[in-house]
Amino acid sequence: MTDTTNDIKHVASPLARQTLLDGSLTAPIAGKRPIRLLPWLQVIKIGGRSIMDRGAEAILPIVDEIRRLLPEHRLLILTGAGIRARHLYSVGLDLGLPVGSLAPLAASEAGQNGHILASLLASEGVSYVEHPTIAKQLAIHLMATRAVVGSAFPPYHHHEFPGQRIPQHRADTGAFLLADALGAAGLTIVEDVDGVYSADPKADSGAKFIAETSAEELVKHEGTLPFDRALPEVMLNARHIERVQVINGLVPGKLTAALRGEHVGTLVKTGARAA
Ligand code: GWN
Ligand code: ATP
Repeated sequence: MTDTTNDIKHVASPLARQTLLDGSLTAPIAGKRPIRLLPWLQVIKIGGRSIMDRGAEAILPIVDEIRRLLPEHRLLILTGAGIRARHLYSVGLDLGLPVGSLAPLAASEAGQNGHILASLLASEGVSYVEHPTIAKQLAIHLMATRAVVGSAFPPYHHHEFPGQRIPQHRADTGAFLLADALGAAGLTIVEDVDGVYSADPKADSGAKFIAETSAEELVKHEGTLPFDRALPEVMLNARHIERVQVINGLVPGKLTAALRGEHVGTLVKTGARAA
């Protein structure tokens, strides 16, 4: 055996000889702030149930607004799953399907909504891009066009965490994970309510609008939220996205204002801090 072979075996790395399980040992290397991959990107999550399921009445004005936003921003538009996924959960749960089987089925409904939205924007050069394309070739696509559409649902599939029967990482969490991983300029969540309230405003007329809140507060919030419960949990460990705005997509002009940095919905502060 030659010395060269020996050298190759002994790869020099500060992490080579220690466990990855001890945070204090890995911190000097792993504690470094990740770079922003696409700092100019604006991510928009369009609600499946709240927007897409309403059909033309809700979708066409948003398509029109997005069309007018294209010269101003480069967009990753992600769609949620909506009513078809809810039907699927009820049938699947009745049959006893595990959460890891339900997750990809529900995810495919988010993808379908994305295909619909992309078709309506096709004449502007907007296409649906697949999950692997978002992971590997988003930059080249966004150099060729101003915006692309994708599925907001995270592709955890059979790796979805057990514990709950309905997948806990759904479209809102998926959109946030992507926006934060890409180091995007911002994430706007588009719903059919003005933002976060103290309770569901559709069920409780006394619900109070909350203009500004934080992931920390929302983790403790009892009762329902207008997004996945996992979202505030994930936000606590955010690396780049410092705040997310939840807006009402049924009101024309709110999306445009939100992307221009105006406060027109609920701002949710994450755990990320400016560098
Ligand atoms: O099918 O609409 O991507 O972008 O989570 O996986 O369940 O897949 O299992 O590239 O990989 O249905 O086929 O479907 O929505 O997710 O896609 O048209 O392997 O472009 O093939 O990570 O789109 O789809 O549903 O997003 O959210 O072929 Mo669909 Mo979704 Mo397409 Mo995608 Mo899943 Mo792929 Mo995937 Mo699967
Ligand atoms: P998906 O994209 O997963 O299909 P979505 O984001 O379009 O879903 P929902 O999951 O239905 O929509 O969430 C939005 C709804 O949440 C609102 O229409 C509102 O009625 C309800 N809601 C529940 N609790 C609250 C709350 N505390 N504040 C505001 N809205 C709430």
